[in-house]
Amino acid sequence: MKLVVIGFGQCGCNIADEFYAINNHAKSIFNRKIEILTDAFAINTDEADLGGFRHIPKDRHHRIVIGGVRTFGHGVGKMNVDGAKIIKESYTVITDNILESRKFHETDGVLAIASGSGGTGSGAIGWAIKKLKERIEKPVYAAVVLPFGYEENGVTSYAITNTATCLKTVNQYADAVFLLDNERFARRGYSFARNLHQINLEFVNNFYDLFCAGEERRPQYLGSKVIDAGDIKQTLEGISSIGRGQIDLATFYRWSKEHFREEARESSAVAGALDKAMNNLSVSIDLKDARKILVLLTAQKGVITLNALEEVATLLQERAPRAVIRMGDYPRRGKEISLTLVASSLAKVVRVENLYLQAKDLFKQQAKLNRETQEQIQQLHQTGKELPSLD
Ligand SMILES: Nc1nc2c(ncn2[C@@H]2O[C@H](COP(=O)(O)OP(=O)(O)OP(=O)(O)O)[C@@H](O)[C@H]2O)c(=O)[nH]1
Ligand SMILES: [Mg+2]
Repeated sequence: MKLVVIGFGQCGCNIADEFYAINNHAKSIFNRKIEILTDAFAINTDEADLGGFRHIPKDRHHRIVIGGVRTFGHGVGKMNVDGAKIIKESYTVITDNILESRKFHETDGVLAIASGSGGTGSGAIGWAIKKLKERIEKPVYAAVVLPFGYEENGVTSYAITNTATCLKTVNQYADAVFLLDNERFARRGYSFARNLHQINLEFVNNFYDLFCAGEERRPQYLGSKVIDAGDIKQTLEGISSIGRGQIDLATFYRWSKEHFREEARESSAVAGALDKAMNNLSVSIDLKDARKILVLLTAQKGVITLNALEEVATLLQERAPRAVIRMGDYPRRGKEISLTLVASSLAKVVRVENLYLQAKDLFKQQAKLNRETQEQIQQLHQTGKELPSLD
């Protein structure tokens, strides 16, 4: 599957840049020689932030400043309402650049990415998707990043209200919305920058085999059940979560399947990879709430037996009895088994439900706080009313 990736705001641009990097990796003649992106764009109100990543081309058609007249290139400072206003005035620059990009005709869809809790990306992504959907027939997917727990504290925190309003808007227009929960992957002992980089890297790597599998042309790397763009499009709908689990087959793994222990070892490696993939899902969910599931098993040719596939299928059917399950294999990679799991069309996501409830409460508390503040300011004016002023 080949996508156009668009990052909005700092977080969105960083993740889009990581997608650009894995595409370079996939394309390399020393690697798979497969393209999984047709182009990538970075959009921000903050001009300085557009210089902060490495891979997306530096020209003005790929790194686009919006709202320069309103913000003088300095961003909207967490006000996603302002981000939304700006995109309404400037979305044509984005849609035009995307539609005019050289390989747009080859793309299977668009992936728009932003954090929910910032200002620019959170405000811009929803409207941009709406406008893209009006111009193109291809699916438009979104990835929205949920905040770290510490960002959610306090009545005046924008993290919750911004994320909730962003999600509500994006969910109305996008064909599917991947959630990536920063809090779920936070590593307390790491620096903030390293946390972000690691989270971005792992999220993007989830898509690597999945997008490559359908673009593979060399017969030796074609699976017995290929997962292609059609399967992915059929699977993706509504709120979605993606995860990947990898088990390194021990170096002493014998490549002969004849010994009964090898069969058992491989089975438990596949089960282990599934377990890891479930634990690594980009947002925590209960699989029973998924209505669509896609699984891709990637390992060297001959490693994955029918038995192992059946075991994964049975386990998933037990865990997600109401889901349509699509499964495929991809004979790639070295001495490891990698399992990619997509849970889509989610009927319930506790994290989102909580964000919505907290946001409703916060809006009420913030309105009350504003009223009280206005009253206090009025009182102060009253107290100083009889003093002479110097103008
Ligand atoms: N996973 C991840 N999260 C990030 C990254 N950069 C920022 N965030 C998170 O995104 C939120 C802040 O959003 P930004 O993307 O910086 O905001 P913006 O869209 O640029 O909006 P403004 O700067 O307010 O105009 C916070 O919750 C951060 O924790 C990143 O590279 N990766
Ligand atoms: Mg910013």
